[in-house]
Amino acid sequence: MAMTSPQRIDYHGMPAIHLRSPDGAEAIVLEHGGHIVSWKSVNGVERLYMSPNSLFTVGQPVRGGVPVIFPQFGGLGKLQAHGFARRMNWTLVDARLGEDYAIAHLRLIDTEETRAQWPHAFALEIAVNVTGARLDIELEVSNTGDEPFDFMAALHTYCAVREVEECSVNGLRGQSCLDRLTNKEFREAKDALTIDQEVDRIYYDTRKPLMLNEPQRGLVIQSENMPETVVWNPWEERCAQLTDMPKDGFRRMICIEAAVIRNPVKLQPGEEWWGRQTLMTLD
Ligand code: TA6
Repeated sequence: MAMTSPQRIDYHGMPAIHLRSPDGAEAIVLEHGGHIVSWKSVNGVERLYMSPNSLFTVGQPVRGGVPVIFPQFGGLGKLQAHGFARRMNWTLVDARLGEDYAIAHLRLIDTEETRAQWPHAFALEIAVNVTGARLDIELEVSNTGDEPFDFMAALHTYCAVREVEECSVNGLRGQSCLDRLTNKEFREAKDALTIDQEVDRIYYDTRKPLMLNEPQRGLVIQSENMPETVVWNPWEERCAQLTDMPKDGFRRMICIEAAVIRNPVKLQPGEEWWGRQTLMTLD
């Protein structure tokens, strides 16, 4: 296969970088939000859900792919839902090819606009690495100011599925979890979590790899340094309220998110933190 350097492309009117590893694995990352909008492993099949009705508008979140959530998860704070990182323009720092991988680094640093919402000096960097059957997403946060700060973060990954009712998520049994729909905590009793209604849960202390199983294919999902796993599917009614998703969009996706929510990370001046999510296809 010919070596193709990472290429700057236009994706729905937004500047993006197209990574293509020499082994054929591919990803597309927007400067807007440092947002991964496409990932295909070596077999060329798209594994991230992207809503065909998504907005690609400056200042607005994209629906699908991997939104970067920082410094607040959901409505758990005073900022707009899921914080500001997914709405901002990031800068491409570097993109290159190795023998069997392609990698891009994008950065977001504080600006007048971010400080007006969250008065801290920070640098956020995302590294997106594709190789073979695997996508690695690493998020790094640095405190570049003189005061400590706390933050939550998530890689809000929209996994593409052919039919959500035919898939299951394994590896969560025994984990304690907050059901955000009822606000009740419970321990997961199921080996295989299946989706046939709205699901919005935060599983705590998830350390084992998870498996997203579908007929004839599977995805292994692992995280490091991000102790929570969020599982979300809006199902029919809630999906119909999302103007940037088609009516049946909920059937084609399940969000399996690596997150740090319950105990926000505290960073002293000069300190850094990193977290990672890895997806690996099994087909
Ligand atoms: O991660 C799950 C969640 O927080 C849900 O509660 C749901 O609202 C979803 O994220 C999407 O949020 P958004 O702000 O992108 O519509």
